[in-house]
Amino acid sequence: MRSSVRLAAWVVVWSVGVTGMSGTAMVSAQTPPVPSCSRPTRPPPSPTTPPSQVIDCSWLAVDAATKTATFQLIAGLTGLNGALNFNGFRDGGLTLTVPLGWTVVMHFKNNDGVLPHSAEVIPDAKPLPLGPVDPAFERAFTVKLMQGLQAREEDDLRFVANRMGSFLIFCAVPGHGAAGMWIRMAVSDTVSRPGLSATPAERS
Ligand SMILES: [Cu+2]
Repeated sequence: MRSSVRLAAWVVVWSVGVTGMSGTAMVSAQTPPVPSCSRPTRPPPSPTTPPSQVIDCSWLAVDAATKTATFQLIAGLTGLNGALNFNGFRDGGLTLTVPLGWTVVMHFKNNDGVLPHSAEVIPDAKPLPLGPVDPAFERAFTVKLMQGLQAREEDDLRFVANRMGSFLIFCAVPGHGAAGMWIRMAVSDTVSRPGLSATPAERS
């Protein structure tokens, strides 16, 4: 008799314990909201997996009234490719698309504390030039094309995208572009707004 009471008491305690546990498990982990506009992240460097760059929507400002696309062109934003990158992209991995006839303003800034860099918009042709060439649009180049701008130096490119086609935004410091320091610019008569998109990188 005494032992059966003890057993019953044990069963009650045991079932309360199980109920308490399952009650705790019912509290589900909260899902973080997905941002609509991602800031670039800098994951810790790893020898096996290179960090993937996120497009920052603040890089491109669109003024539909004046048909002006303003693009923040940042040389050496990250350490990718020995900092031979624009906005953390190399070998055509980022494409700026502009409607035909729009004005393009590129605020060039060198974020690389070590190497000088420059930029010009050139025709899409292979092999890639080893240094400065004639730009594809009038005034579509920074000062100091050959020697490059030093760390924190800035310059503006301003031109009208007055012909369609595929172009490269290219660092003209000798050897940089050919080593992968270029992204793409497309001028199209089928888009109504400028845009930025990640595109397949072509290892040169
Ligand atoms: Cu460069």
